[in-house]
Amino acid sequence: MATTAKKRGAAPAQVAVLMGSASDHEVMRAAEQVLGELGVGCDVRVISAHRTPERLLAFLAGAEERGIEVVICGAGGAAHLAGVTAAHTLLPVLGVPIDSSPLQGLDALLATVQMPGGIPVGTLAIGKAGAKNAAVLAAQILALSDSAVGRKLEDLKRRMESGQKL
Ligand code: RP5
Repeated sequence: MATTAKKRGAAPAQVAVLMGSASDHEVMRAAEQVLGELGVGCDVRVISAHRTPERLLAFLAGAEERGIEVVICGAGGAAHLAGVTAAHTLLPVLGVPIDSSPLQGLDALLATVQMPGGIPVGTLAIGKAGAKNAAVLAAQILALSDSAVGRKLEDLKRRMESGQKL
């Protein structure tokens, strides 16, 4: 999976976009696209809480030092990626349930949203709307200390007022 931040001239990655399988990219590319529109660099990776758990821990161990401020996790089925990520970092974690299973994402929604008290995952809608909103919410978190991102968000609001859909 390409790492957007590594593309020449791209903004340094402030957001990590993780997904449990390459098959999730069809949905999660929406988060990547919205972050790009907002001028936010992202580091996009396929890392599974089930299939590559050690890779996940290694990624999270150095994430803050590499400048990551928010982690977005998309996963379907028995979706543990966001929860395991939240267990291993103090960075805010946003979860996107993917509709990749016979239960059409309801399983992933419940697995992602029903975290025990003290280990929060900010859970968005199932599918592409959730991926888009995770990107906007991540940008809103960054905008608390990054006025350039804030201006991009204001511009987005104005365009939506004029009828543009994200
Ligand atoms: C989950 O299982 C992934 O997040 C994906 O949504 C789903 C199916 O994965 P693949 O079998 O397509 O790799 O872990």
